[in-house]
Amino acid sequence: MNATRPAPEPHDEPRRERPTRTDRLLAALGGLVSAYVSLAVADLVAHWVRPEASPVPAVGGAVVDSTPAPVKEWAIRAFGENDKTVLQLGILLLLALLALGVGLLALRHRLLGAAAVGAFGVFGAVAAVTRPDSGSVTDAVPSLVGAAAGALLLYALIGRLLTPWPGTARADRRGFLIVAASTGLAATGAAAIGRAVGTPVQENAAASRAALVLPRPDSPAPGVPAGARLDVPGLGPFITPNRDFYRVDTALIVPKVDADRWRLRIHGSGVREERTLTLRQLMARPTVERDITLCCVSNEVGGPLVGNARWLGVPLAPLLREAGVRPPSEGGPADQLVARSVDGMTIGTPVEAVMDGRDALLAFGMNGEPLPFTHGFPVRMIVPGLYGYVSACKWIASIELTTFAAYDAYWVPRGWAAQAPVKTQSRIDTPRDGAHPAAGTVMVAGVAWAQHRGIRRVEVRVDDGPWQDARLAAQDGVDTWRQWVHPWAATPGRHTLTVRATDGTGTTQPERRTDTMPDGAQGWHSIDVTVGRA
Ligand SMILES: Nc1nc2c(c(=O)[nH]1)N[C@H]1C(S)=C(S)[C@@H](COP(=O)(O)O)O[C@H]1N2
Ligand SMILES: [Mo]
Repeated sequence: MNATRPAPEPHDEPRRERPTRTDRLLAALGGLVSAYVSLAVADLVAHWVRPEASPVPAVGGAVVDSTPAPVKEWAIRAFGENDKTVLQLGILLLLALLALGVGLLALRHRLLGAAAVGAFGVFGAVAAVTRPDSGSVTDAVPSLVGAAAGALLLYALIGRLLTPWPGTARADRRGFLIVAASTGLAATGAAAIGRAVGTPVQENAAASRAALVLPRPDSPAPGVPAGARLDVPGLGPFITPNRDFYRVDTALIVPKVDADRWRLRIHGSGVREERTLTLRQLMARPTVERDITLCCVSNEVGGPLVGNARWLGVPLAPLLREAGVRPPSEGGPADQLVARSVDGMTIGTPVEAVMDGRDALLAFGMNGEPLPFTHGFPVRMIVPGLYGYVSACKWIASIELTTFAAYDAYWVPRGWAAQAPVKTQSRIDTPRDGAHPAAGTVMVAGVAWAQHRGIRRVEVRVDDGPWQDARLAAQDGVDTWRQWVHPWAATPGRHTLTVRATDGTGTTQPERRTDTMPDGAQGWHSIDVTVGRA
């Protein structure tokens, strides 16, 4: 050691002291702040590029598409309609953990840390560009710009930690905190303003929906028979209000389509001449209004993923006929109709079912208003008797005539059946499972459905007793569910109530429960109640 060596200049000499615990803590925090600023900047940029190109929804969408079917089923069961929120929170949590690590890495190697942030940006960009609904490489821009901002910020923040506070060997923690807090706040403010303002695309879509005047139906739905609605407390309404209608789709960001720019393309095998229709052209055709019950193949026995609405639209079959399409039974070459949505979903429906005379619709109205954005605005398909994933394409953009042999729609390689007619189901809605009704007359009531076959009979069984006929509400049509009620003389103690339905063909629901996968759950619904003394 040379004692005469001059003291180092505080500014141009790197700090010698090993990073303290506090420095490491701050570095990890720096990673977190940089990740946050990255995402906020990316989200802001995505507002102008395309909301769906924001990194979290883009990566989330890729995760949804590559999640194995059993995991997805579990997620729908565990989180219901919150599954998408849970997924995105999960992604954010994982990112936060990784960001803490990247901050620590940057303290050891500043450039490598910043490069890691850049790598995440590239990952997000690739996810955004490879989404099926991504039409352009500009979808990479939000992730890349966000990552660039985050990388620069991390580099600068770690720089503060590596710079000694003048005259000391301690890091410039004050500078670090000032930079971190100000950029974090600025990014939050900018992102909030961006969200509040709304994107031009979304604004136009909202305006086009507000301006849409639904045509009067040329063929109105026959009035719901007075006896179709049972007035039993705990039993839902016969027509499900739009706000209560279940929602199932893969969209992390609800597509907002401008009705004025919407087009439907009809093409493929057997189509004499390809057609493209505007919404105005579609609505100028003869319109029909029908009550149709829609249900999801993922609905478990007793589950909530079913709803009944009054749809307004145009019949699909005549449109196809005009385009030259014939069903297979008339020698047409295509047996599968593949509907594609603006967000890249593909839904395969048998051409035969669409053209066999049932009310297969291109619907634009739902319970008297334009389709809500969440339910497919401006136009969706509705085909009575088929589960939603093989018939009810929301935000529809095109219809291609092809064959089942030639093409697998979205859910088919993921383990679901290519063809899936609705299975007969019945559900007890009141009393609730686990309820404690008082002894005396208890109204047991619910719904049963077997779309396009109708419900002929519903029976209720108490414990192991005999099956008793429930009173059926009047039938609105074979395409809607049917309410039922059974007054039960309840005696104190624990009881199991079971329901089963018989459809219009005379077939009774089988007892054995099956999985929802691959083509819909079967089996009797039963609940347990404990009856108290009156
Ligand atoms: N574009 C698109 N359409 C879709 C889906 C989807 O994920 N994307 N899900 C289908 C499924 S699985 C069902 S059950 C119905 C649900 O329609 P709803 O959300 O209006 O109830 O929409 C169908 N149409
Ligand atoms: Mo579904």
